[in-house]
Amino acid sequence: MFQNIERLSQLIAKKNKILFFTGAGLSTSSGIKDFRGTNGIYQTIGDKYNLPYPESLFEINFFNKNPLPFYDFSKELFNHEIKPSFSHNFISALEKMSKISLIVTQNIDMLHEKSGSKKILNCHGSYNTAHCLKCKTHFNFNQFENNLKSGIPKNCKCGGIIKPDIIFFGEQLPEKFYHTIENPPDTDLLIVLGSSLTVQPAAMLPILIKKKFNVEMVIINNQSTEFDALFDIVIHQDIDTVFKNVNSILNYYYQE
Ligand code: CNA
Repeated sequence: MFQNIERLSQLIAKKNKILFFTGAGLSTSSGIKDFRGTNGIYQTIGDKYNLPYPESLFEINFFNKNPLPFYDFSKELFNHEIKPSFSHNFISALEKMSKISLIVTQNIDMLHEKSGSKKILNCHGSYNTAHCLKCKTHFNFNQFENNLKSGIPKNCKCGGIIKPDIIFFGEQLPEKFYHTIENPPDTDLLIVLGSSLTVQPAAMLPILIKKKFNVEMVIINNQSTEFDALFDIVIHQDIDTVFKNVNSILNYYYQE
């Protein structure tokens, strides 16, 4: 295992166009549960909200009928301060050193932004804005923040439900995602963090970039994924533990 961390450290030191593809496992150490990990939301959510099946919480048709479970779930993200993890901060430090081509995240927690990263593609959208499902009026975060904190769905003046602009199952990904698939930024190393790589079409992005640039591809995940065989380096460990080790080799980031 340590050999792999040494190899990863050498690659990070050598490369200046690193593309990170991040998933929910990057934020578990910040206190946000993932979907499919051992303590993931999918283990408990169905019973808590009496859902037909766990994914329905994030299905647009279900939300249209009953937005309460989604707002109640969002409350857990917004009613206390969530801080970026060591690894979010390490990635942000790499960006300040001009070593990042892009951070493609499936996460909706905005922790990359909070850690100071700028080159972010939120491929499942974010809570930054919202719109009314009926009249399409747009809302800024501060106009619905209190509803996210209280877990009470917000309605528009027209009576429609206001939905944060995160991508639900059954919705199209942002145009920027498809543009990136067609025109990926020049990349010399690909690192996938904390994703089961099961949610399509987002999960196809690392594989397409690997094909295009034939770069080394690394996955860090505490469980195996179906796609491990496609990776050059597979590290089955906690992400923060890995980057703390990488950082003690490279000394790029200082945490007080
Ligand atoms: P997922 O399917 O839940 O997979 C997460 C993976 O990370 C699992 O394989 C875990 O075993 C692994 N993992 C968990 N914690 C760690 C850790 N500390 N170190 C290493 N590995 C770990 O999540 P994906 O991101 O693949 O699925 C995409 C969905 C999840 C997107 O639509 C997201 O919007 C959605 N999601 C996002 C958040 C968030 O924004 N933080 C939280 C929960 C779900």
